[in-house]
Amino acid sequence: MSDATAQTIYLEDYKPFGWIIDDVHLTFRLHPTATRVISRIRFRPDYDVHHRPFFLHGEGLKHISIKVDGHEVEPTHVDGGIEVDVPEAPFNWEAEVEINPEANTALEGLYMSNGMYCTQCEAEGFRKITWYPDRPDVMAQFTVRIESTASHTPVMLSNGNGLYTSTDQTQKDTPSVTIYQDPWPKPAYLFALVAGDLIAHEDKFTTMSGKEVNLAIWVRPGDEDKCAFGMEALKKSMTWDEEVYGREYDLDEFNIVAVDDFNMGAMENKGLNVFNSSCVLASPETSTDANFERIEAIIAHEYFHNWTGNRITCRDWFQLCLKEGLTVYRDQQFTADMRSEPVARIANVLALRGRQFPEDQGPLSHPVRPESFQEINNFYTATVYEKGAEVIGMLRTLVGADEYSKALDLYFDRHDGDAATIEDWLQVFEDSTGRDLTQFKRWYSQPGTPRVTVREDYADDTFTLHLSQSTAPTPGQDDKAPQVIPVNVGLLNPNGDEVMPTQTLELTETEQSFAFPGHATRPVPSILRGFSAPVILDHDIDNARRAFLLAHDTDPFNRWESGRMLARGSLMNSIATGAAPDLAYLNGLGAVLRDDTLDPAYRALMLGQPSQTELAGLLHDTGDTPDPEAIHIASEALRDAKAAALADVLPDLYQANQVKGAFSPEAGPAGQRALANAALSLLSRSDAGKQAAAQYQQADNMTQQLAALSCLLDAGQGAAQLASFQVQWAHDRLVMDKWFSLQIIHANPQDAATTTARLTEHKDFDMKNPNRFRAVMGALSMHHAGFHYRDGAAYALLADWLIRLDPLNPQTTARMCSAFQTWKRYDPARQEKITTQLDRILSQPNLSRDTTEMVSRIRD
Ligand code: 0A1
Ligand code: ZN
Repeated sequence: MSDATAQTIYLEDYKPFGWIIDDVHLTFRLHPTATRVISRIRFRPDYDVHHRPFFLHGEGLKHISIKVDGHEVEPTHVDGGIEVDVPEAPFNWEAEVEINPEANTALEGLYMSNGMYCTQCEAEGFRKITWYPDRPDVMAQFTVRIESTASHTPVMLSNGNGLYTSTDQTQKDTPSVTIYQDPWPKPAYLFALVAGDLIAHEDKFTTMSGKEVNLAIWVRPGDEDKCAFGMEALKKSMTWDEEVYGREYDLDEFNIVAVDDFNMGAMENKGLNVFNSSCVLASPETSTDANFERIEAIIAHEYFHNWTGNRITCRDWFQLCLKEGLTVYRDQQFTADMRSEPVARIANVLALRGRQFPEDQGPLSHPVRPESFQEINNFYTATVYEKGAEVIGMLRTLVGADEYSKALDLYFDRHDGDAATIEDWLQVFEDSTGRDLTQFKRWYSQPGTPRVTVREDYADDTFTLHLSQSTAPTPGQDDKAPQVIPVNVGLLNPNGDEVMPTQTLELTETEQSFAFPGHATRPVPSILRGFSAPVILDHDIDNARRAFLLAHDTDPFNRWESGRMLARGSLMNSIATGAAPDLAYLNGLGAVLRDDTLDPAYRALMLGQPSQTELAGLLHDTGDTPDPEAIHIASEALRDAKAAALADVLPDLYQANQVKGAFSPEAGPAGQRALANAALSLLSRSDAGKQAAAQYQQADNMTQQLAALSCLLDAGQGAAQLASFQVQWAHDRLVMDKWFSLQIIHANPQDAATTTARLTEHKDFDMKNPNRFRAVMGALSMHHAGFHYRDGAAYALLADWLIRLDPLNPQTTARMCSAFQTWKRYDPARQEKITTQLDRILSQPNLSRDTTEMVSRIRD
């Protein structure tokens, strides 16, 4: 094992830097293999802070020169940077370094993607660009000068406002200079530079105070027809943030750049957002409805960071949820406003249960605000992001929407320009609402998914709910104190009428009872409405009750949840006993699907069922060992049973939800397509793919084309369509990612690993491109029955590729290791096969810090 000496950083060790920076001047002389970076920085001592040696971060920099107040000095190279003798007084720093963007396959710092220069500095990438205090609490104004030639990089961009450009596109080979200035002090992680042959899709936005902002989405030539949707999403986001949070944009320009090689989804650099091209480029022919929805949400997310992240940033990386939890919460609110609130809520809960719950219940469990790390890039997790957003949602439920808005106003007033902490955030809420949040703060420090158990009583016209809470031990934290859990509850009478609208119960004790007097007949409770807290609800009720709630609950989330619980019960029963699927579920589902007053998107979600991974987790929870093959068989059997039981409604659903006219990615038509395609997938189980083949043939958009192809592949057909799809889309990297994934997703369990291995031999499999790597290896790791197929071939294949990728791109490698995080759920034979692979990864010489940390935590 390598890097055994990797340092652990602790929240409790936080110390301020000790110097203040007023401004930073950077000059970049661009060259693919030898870019020169010259930094001129004015430092002054922070006299309130005890001084330590003057240390600047720096990694992989070729030192050319350093001058302090004009005098050349020699730095002392220490771990992760340099120490330099400097005066205890203000001084001028001037340093020159050389870096090699072309060799940068880690995609962190300054790198090249398809001939274009691009940066990624969050979390700690700026130290790969120049010597600097690369920490979020050091904020400064940046002026950036980029030197190149018009032929090499016709377009050059950085943060803030463009001050000057000498670029003359007719003088291709004469030196050209562009200067950007960002008036807003920012930490280095928000720095960005982009240069290359780019085309802009431009627009304008007038802010609420009447300021005009130039908007542009910059793409590679050929992609300019895929920007219109993103631009609309950006303008909607700008308007929404003004209307809902009172936040106005604060620069003369806002630029978005699409990049093909990117480790994550997108990055909120001040005034210059950089996007993975998969998260911004959209057209009906190449993007599915799900892609459109995700693009809209990510554009909003990055834009919202301008206030929650950039104007108010984080003091240190332990506070990551301060910007991420809040910004995810804001983008979720935005999506709910733009589309359907219940559908958006269900989608968020599915994602939370699919990604965050397994994390929180396994070896990678960590608090929403972690207290230690080795590599911060490993903490851009579902817990920090999605559970972080749930924590904000609970706070809003507890204080109420109006108080939440007032507290947010105070937060922006009080902390604009600050690098803040969770303590600051909670203090704002305490000051604004007068509420004591001491217990609430445990949501930030206690990992694990709380389990809320419900018992009911009814006597003397009083209905009583007895609630209790507990959280299982997590790595390093055995004892959990009770948390404040907002439990939204409504009551129905036996006719299905609501007799008590939603109330928020505050569960603060380990056990607590809530009485509801005045009910002459025993009411039926609907508990945890809207999924008001990220907990596991343990409520032992029978199928008749669930079917009643599926038919009558006035809370759309819980109505869906009742159907889900029925499906789950049916599946668990089939897995345990081989029993046929449950009729109460199939009948209830039929009634919901026939109800044309319900939104098609909502009905499409009703047709879904728990994933095989979720079922494996549930089995593990109840003390059983999941058998992936049995889970797969039961899941398929339930689909067959649905196809049979709904045979009379599916053709109507399919026909009635065909959308006529020009394609629109709006929620209405997208919901209809979702329902029609869910119906098609069941219909295809009995017609050998006939209707799917017809749809494939007629499809004029990617949603219809991909859904049809998926149905065909599921039905064991589709070889011809797969081949023609490849020919049709060979030129489009993003669509080809779908082509790669699709074949793995729809492979039989026993073939998933060989199909994957075959695709890695394909000439277009490029491990250096994270999207392509994820399209292939991510698809394998998400194919539950295929990944866990008993021969262990998929484990070995994934490990092979992680070992190969690690030296090139540690970040993406480390993230993909989480495929192994659930290994303790499985039988000894599978456990042994997985741990063999984990140990093999760990034994690689020079394994990155990222991957070492992830695999060690998973292995523990
Ligand atoms: N802050 C970005 C996500 C992001 C994080 C890390 C990155 O590189 C390690 C890149 C992007 C967001 O929340 O959108
Ligand atoms: Zn974010």
